[in-house]
Amino acid sequence: MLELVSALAAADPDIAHVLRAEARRQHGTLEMIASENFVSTAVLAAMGSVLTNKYAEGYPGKRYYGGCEEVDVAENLARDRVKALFSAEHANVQPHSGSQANQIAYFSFLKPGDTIMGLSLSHGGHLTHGHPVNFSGMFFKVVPYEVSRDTKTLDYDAIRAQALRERPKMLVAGASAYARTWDFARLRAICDEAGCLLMVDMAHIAGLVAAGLHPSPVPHADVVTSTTHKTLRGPRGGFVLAPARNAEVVDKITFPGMQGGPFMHIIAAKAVCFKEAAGDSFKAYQQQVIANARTLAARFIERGFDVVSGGTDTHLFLLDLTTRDLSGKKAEAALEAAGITVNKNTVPFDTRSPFVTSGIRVGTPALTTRGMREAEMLRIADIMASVLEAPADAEVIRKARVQSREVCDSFPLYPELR
Ligand code: DSN
Repeated sequence: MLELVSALAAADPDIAHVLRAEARRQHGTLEMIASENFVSTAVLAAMGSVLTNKYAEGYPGKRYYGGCEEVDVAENLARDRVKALFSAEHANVQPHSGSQANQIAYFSFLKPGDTIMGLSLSHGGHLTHGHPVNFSGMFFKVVPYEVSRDTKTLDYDAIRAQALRERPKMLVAGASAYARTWDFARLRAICDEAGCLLMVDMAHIAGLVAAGLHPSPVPHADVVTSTTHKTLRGPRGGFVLAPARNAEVVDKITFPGMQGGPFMHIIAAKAVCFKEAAGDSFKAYQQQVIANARTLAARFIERGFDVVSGGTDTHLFLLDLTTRDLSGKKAEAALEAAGITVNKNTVPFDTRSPFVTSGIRVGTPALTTRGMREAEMLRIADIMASVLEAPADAEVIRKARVQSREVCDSFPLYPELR
């Protein structure tokens, strides 16, 4: 891999500089964006490989191009491994992203104008779960559900009542900013009563599900979508799982329905990721991800901050800054100046716009990959709290930057590539 980097430096110093600068940035900052992670060098190697050169429209054994015998091996490995990892009857590993996986799930079962019921974006849902500015909101009639005003958690009785009233064709479960455990069995029962399909987008929690630390949607859903790059710690990409009865439609809608040539280098890297996720150390990693998130959230609560729903069962939580008169936008900028990367995020019932927001989303997958544990979480929570308590104080920010850099330097990123 180092030879490849040297070749790049010789051919294109400008882009080589971007790669080096980004590697330095990743090493030197505390990455707490809940959807980001650091892949293994094995995943990096598969992604930066000659497999990118290959066109392979179709599926293993049934391609529209010659010369696919080697990439067929990679795709079969990826499919078999992800099926085993999640005990799924069928898998399609070709979706280029989570958004495309969701397109595939919708168009496998729905016609434009059909009704979907997904968690509102401002309550933790995702753009592709029915937001008006997204294809999902343009093609389908959307009746969003929300979390409870009291607990800021899903209210399954309210979801049931809404589903029975609205009779959607599909109920969409999954979120990008929801910290609590999903009850997929309950949602299945609701869907059966309301006569609708259940789709689960497990992108955020896929690593926890693979490790057996969050209930699996696979036995309950008509279709499950995911990305590979969040808690699952693989390359940037997506996949779809389905019961055998839905295998044919999912494959047909993926190709030729939605996508052209699959990214074989990424599919090979997905296969590596699925092998890693089935390995012995992956469960311990995910346990630590959750323990770290709980430790951080508890420290914020001790320091007087408002953690949405009072804690977390997963890899992330939301800090609600409403009572501090601090927007998520300003908090994100102050933390970034202190060497800590998070994203501004709406909180349930937010009165600010998605560009400003009243909260930040905090996640632990990436820091945990670097080897950080509870002791570091306590220190990081204190650094963050000092910044959020005085976001305009340059001296506080400077001190926090020094402290966050010390933590980073104790946990080198990709030391083998230095
Ligand atoms: N952008 C991802 C996230 O940050 O959660 C979801 O697509």
